[in-house]
Amino acid sequence: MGRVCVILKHPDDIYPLMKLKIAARHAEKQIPPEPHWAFCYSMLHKVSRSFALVIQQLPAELRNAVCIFYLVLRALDTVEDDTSIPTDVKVPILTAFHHHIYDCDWHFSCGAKDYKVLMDQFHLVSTAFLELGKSYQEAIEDITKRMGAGMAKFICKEVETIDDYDEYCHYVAGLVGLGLSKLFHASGSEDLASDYLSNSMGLFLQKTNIIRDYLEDINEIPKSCMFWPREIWRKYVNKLEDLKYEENSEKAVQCLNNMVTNALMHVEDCLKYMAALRDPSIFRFCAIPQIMAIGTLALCYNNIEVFRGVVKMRRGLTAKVIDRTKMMADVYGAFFDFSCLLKSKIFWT
Ligand code: D61
Ligand code: MG
Repeated sequence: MGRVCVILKHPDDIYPLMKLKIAARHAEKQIPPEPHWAFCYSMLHKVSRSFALVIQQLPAELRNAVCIFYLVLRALDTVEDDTSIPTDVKVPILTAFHHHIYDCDWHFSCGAKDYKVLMDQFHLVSTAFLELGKSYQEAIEDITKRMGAGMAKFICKEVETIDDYDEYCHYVAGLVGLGLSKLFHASGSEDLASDYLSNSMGLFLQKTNIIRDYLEDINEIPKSCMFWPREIWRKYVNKLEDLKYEENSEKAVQCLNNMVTNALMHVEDCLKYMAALRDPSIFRFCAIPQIMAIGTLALCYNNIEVFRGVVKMRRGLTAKVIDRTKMMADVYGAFFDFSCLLKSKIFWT
């Protein structure tokens, strides 16, 4: 369906879409004057389609810390994801990355496109990192250390059990939740959230990505790691890639629904985490990605298109979520609406 057709079908998307366009343009113009900070913020806009906008509206000091936290972990993830780096080269880089952030001379060239620029100019991220307050630096260092060690552990390791799946998601996303909670606390705006609830915030987002990106990941050349746990898919097929073949459509959708149900188990924790937040901008920063995630899961549920192409929320719907998420009642409302949509897609037999 063409863009015009989509708009004609949803005319009330137009207003939030325009508002979002203006906000995005405004954010891109708000680049700080110092060259290293200018680099960090322009890089943030390039490498993170979804997070840049919500990071941008945080209060200045916290915004800088979260921006650097994002870029450091994105660089670490670029090393993890680059399949052309031999394991014996990759492992020491991952496990020592928390030292590299203090070294303005260090860099390691890898990745492609914008990610390559981030890696080549990493000294500018280090320079900005060294200007953050000590408590921000320590939180970022600690999470980088633990994530690097976790990524190294999972190189070439298959995600066999659901426990493996939760462990991998803890390293790459749950730890981001723990780190963000520390940064919020360090900024003086929030109580320190529990590690358990912080972890769930990350797991919910990461599992949604892993489910939605099935086809993209399985079709990647050279073959990349797959994160759907064997303990789940083995109930439906012999090999994970069998899910994409038309003759297995029924099994594929059953497996998908099992994966979505697994992700939904984190919803209660996420709601508890968000309900405890006080600062309105931190609240929006946390809530918008969570609403997008449950919206994506509702869209993916029982949907064979996950195995055929990209399943994504309508841009207009995204814009509406960004426009309308102000307080906890809005989050409960959105979670309720998307849960109803998901429920309507369950075939009762
Ligand atoms: C509140 C608000 C935002 C939150 C949160 C709580 C808790 C956790 C997260 C954000 C992290 C969620 C990650 C979900 C997306 N997954 C990825 O980007 C995968 O890479 C994981 C390793 C790098 C994580 C970098 C990151 C991401 C979001 C942040 C952040 C750092 C710092 C601050 C704010 C948000 C994924 O990337 C490739 C892809 O998705 O295309 C992968 O390689 O698996
Ligand atoms: Mg990765």
